[in-house]
Amino acid sequence: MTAGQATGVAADAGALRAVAVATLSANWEHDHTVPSRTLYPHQWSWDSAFTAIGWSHLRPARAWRELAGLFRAQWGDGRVPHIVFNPALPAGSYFPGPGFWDSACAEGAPPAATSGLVQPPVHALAGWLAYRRDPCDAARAALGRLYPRLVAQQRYLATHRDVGGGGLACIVHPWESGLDNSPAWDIPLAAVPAEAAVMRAYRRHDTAHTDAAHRPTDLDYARYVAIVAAYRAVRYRDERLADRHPFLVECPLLNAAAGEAEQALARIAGTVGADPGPHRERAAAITEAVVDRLYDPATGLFHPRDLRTGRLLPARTALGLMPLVLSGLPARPVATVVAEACSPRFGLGARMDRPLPSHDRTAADFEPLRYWRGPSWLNLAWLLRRGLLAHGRADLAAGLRRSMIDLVARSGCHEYFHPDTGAGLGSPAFGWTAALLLDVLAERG
Ligand code: 2M8
Repeated sequence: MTAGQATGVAADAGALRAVAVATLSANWEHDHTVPSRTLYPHQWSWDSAFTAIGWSHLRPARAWRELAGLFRAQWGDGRVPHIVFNPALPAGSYFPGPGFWDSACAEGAPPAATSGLVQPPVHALAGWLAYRRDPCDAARAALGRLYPRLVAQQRYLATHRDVGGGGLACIVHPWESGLDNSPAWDIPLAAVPAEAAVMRAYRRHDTAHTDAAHRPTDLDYARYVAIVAAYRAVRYRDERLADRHPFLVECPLLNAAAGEAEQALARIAGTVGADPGPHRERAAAITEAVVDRLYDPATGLFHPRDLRTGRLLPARTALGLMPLVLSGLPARPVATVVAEACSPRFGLGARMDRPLPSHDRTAADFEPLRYWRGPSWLNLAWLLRRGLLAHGRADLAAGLRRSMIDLVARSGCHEYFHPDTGAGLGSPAFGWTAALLLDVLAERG
């Protein structure tokens, strides 16, 4: 099957699996998987974790190469950059490219050109799942090599990024959340001084490949660029962020991923001869901090906390459901998050007639076509499904799994999907859609 056919529609599980395999194979690039050949032709951090999970079903060696390749670009301070640039690609194949980031200006940056930001740390989980699927000697050795790097990644978030001092990591850019233009960020982003006209000096790559009406606006991009410029100006150092950085938010997804990573690290530690105890303690501490600092009993959801104002950000987005992945989450938030997920806002159910949206369907600023402001994404459904299984809701997890499979059967491995019709949006032949589909297909309903 060709990559072109990989964008098509498939009827049964076998054909669907073949579409996903063709997509992942077509996106494989010597030691990593590109999210998309057109829109995102380099290596992205959390995409690589998700695609490693997909490879573990097909060619486990590639899962380990994918993760090892990403962590080769880890910085001296432990941060895992959210983009590792492929030097073989021409300048202009992505904006902002390596010249804009200028990672070489930073102390401790790797030889490879990278961004200076991070993304949700779902890599320990990916490593653990890949190992569990194929626990051979080679996999144990690969996991053993990865373990200290995963620990350093967590340490970076727990120390350099605990700007609020409450035991949670803060993000310094919306790109670090992975949900770039979520309505969750509208308030803190509006406080970043910038003008859309700034973008005349740059050439956006995304709008050359996909409908501009589906992407963040030029004003959003002007602000994204301004925040990177502020961080780059201090060579991506994290000291005194509270005094000088224009965007500082504690994100429920990133912190839930960090808590879940400690659970995975506890299991990995037990396998590679290290002590699981400290990881279990940190998982419990992060879970407690996520509840203390980000749970709003009034909405029953988790909300990001803006460290510049001290306030919770009011939008009810899918970010607020993600702490369900924390297995130690207390019963009350579990109950209210599940109730919210099942409400008309998100429409979760044992039978779903529409897929999970990335934002509250009933909100005035819900946009079914624009990127993270409404469309359905398979990685969010996959994470929520894990959370439902962790908290004994196999009935709802089965409904979500069915809706994930139906989406790809209808539209192919698109980057995201229309939350009402299921039509494919963004880039076709998208890496994590294929990978996570393979993962759910491999599990029984
Ligand atoms: C999107 O983000 C990049 C910037 O990092 C972009 O819009 O250019 C997001 O969907 C992000 O979550 C994802 O990792 C990346 C690559 O798929 O694309």
